[in-house]
Amino acid sequence: MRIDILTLFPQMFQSPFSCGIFQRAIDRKLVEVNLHNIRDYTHDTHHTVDDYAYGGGAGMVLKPEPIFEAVESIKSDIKEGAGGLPIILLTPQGRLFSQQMAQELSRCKHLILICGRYEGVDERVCEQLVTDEISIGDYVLGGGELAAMVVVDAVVRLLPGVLGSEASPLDDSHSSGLLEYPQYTRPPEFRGWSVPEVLLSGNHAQIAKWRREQVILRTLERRPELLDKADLCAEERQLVDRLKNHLPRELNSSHSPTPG
Ligand code: 6GU
Repeated sequence: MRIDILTLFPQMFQSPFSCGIFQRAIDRKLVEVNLHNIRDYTHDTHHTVDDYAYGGGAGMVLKPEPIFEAVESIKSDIKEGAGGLPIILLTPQGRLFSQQMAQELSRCKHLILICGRYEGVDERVCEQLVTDEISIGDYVLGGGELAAMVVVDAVVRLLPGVLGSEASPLDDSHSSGLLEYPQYTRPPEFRGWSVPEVLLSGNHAQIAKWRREQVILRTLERRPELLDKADLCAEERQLVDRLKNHLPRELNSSHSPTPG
């Protein structure tokens, strides 16, 4: 996969892309990341990338010309046609990023990411150039750079060959639409806290059953809205209903204790 990132701060990307699985993916040529400084696509002596907003108001708006020119220069550099090349603007106005979107993007050969900055980006960029606008959550960051790193991380780890063979992205939290079961390693007892008995039993059927119950219980406690969309069998739906009916106080009190 090739990823081109347009930003005013390319140096922000240096350390995340030079560590761990990311560096390995780059070394193995599973992914190629090209950083482009939007300022390099200006033509005036001051290298102006932003300007005042028409209609007034505080804050500067990123100008359209350098962003269009940067994207057009990247496009002219590649063989494939315009179709199927996502051009993504990272902005709090975008669609909320999800594991499903990461999976979809991981199937693309090439991505272009544009990091918004300042108070916004000229709307003609959104309307005429970008194919998707993505936000990573309901909070405001100083710019799209950290959001682009989040998207790139989530996508790259899904590329074939990036993770070790034993770790499968299919086991991830959220790829099933549910949270993960709790994990333990040695020692079996630490400061008086024991690993659940069943995990030491060697009974694989019991372990699988316990883990599945933990997945459902944990999702019900922490992210109940995920269960509505999750892929559960009839028996598991019944378990959810039983837990909901029989443990409402415990479930509520574990995260929002009620006084008295
Ligand atoms: Cl993509 N950009 C900015 N500036 N803030 C955000 C965001 C993106 N996603 C959540 N907050």
